Amino acid sequence: METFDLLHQAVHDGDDRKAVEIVEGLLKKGTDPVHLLNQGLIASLEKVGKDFSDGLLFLPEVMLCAHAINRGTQLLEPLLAEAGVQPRGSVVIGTVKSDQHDIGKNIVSMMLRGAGFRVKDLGIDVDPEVFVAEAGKGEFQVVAMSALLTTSLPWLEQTIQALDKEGVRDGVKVLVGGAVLDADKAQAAGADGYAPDAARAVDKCKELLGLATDSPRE
Ligand code: B1M
Repeated sequence: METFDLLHQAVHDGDDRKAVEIVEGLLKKGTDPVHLLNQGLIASLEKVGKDFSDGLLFLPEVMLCAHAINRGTQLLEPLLAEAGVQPRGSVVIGTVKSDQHDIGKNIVSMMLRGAGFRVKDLGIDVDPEVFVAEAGKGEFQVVAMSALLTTSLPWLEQTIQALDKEGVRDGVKVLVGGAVLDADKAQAAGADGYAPDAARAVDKCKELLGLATDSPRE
């Protein structure tokens, strides 16, 4: 097997120790960190994301895959910063006010990081004012929100309205997801994009920022 095949397999197996060992070994051998990020770690996300969407991988497995990608990416981060490589884009993410569910949001964050985005995670039960303040910093291209409860949906709508009202919507795209949403509800709430799962959240983020997406998922 080629070395990247071994790395792809380790990530797919959710074997973070093995993934770290392979990444460290490749760095020692002098592999270019940008090549390692793109062809090694990010490329491994394609099969994981596809298998998750196709129902071949399940949530606990994807969490392990995402963790393995994250650990590998963490090793590369300082080297990429030194090389002056810009992240694909910056995303601020949180679960909306009144909602304490964070497993899905954490997976979306990990997948985004694995795909080369810089992600600031605001946590759970995030006030609209906090989203507005973060969006107003001009650091982020995407404001991403997760909502799981019927009762937290109005907070998602209020947060988007607050972004509009406070004039910080220009220059940022709003991406939403979570079990209580679908594309129609997301559109009605005023979001720019909706994704039903973490793999498609990565695709949607790329689409919103005009970046090339890999293979589109149905
Ligand atoms: Co709660 N809960 N819960 N819960 N909980 C649900 C959501 C519920 C459907 C269960 C049910 O009744 N069948 C129900 C909501 C019903 C509704 O409102 N329509 C519910 C309820 C009612 C409640 C409480 C009110 C219960 C109570 O106290 N009476 C309470 C509310 C607390 C609060 O938030 N204020 C509550 C509490 C909890 C726990 C704390 C016990 C725990 C959360 C622990 C945690 O998150 N750290 C919990 C859990 C675990 C669940 C279930 C069982 C699982 C949720 C989950 O993590 N799913 C859930 C029932 C279920 O879904 N089977 C349920 C796995 C996760 C990966 O999926 O979050 O959908 P999900 O994320 C997906 C996609 O949605 C998408 O990608 C993810 C990965 O593919 N996605 C995005 C998510 N965010 C995205 C953002 C994006 C894009 C995609 O872009 C930004």
